[in-house]
Amino acid sequence: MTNISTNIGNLKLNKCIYNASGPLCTSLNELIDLNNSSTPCILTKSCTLENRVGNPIPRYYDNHIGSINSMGLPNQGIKYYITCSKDITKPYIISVGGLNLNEITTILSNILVAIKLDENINGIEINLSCPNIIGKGQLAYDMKDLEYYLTTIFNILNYHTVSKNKPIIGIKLPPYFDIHQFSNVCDIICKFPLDFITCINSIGNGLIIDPINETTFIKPKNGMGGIGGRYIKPTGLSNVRNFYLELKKRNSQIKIIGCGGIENGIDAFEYILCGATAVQIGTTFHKEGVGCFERISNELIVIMNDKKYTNLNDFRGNLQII
Ligand code: RRO
Repeated sequence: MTNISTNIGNLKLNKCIYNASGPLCTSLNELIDLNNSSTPCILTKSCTLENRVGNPIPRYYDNHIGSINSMGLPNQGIKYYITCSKDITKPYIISVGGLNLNEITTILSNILVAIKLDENINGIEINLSCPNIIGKGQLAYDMKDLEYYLTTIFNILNYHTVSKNKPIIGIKLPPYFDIHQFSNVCDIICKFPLDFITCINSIGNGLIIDPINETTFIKPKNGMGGIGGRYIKPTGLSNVRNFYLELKKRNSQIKIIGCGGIENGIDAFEYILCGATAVQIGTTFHKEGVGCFERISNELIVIMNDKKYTNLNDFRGNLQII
């Protein structure tokens, strides 16, 4: 029997393909649709302390190659996502946005108190890479900020130590483009007990335009936004591969969750070959809906059967140089 189960820290998933934070995971109805689908776990939209309406519309556009968005972190606020956990039966991971460090730590405290009260929250993905907050940069591009944020975040997490139901903790990173950046980031993240990093967020501040009407497709930030979908798969693969090699060199246990342009089983296979422990689906999920998880999982299983691989460890990270 071909097995595509995986472990991220102490969290066991029966499949390795789940939703990215972003599309169709903002409202309770959307989270329930995910709960009824074949995703092995559920990741929420990145949340702030209070609810936010986000940027002006139109703010999302997709074509046959990929997507551009400048949503601006629209979400219902952390209390809502904690309450939603009552209706979720699968492993539930909350994505924490937050506009500054103080807000992030307050949100984390709320989550940790809820976990102590036995709410069904199994993981936290801290988003350090949103490209669409007007007037703010992508945090994880600044190495000093990254270290300072992680130091403060882990002080809060240690303060609230939860012994049972310990959530997995990870961060969502932006794409990096220069090779030395991977080692600089690893020098920092390896100082902290992170379970995972998610690579990559959308490629920030891209521009897709409409030549017929001679306009942008989205309104905020002069029409610029995060690019997702097929446009970004080569960058996503390279980020997963470079982090995999750097983390292996350091004997790190930090797992890599791949994200960026996964449309089918071959794409998922390629990410795992580069070293991903699991993969997330964003743009394709937005286009296709919850059916994409079963389809892509089945396609991955067909590829593994053809290659006589019975589980992900048979090929994870084994990319060869020609
Ligand atoms: O809401 C958004 O505009 C958004 C976020 Br928080 C993010 O992390 N990545 C993205 O492409 N859009």
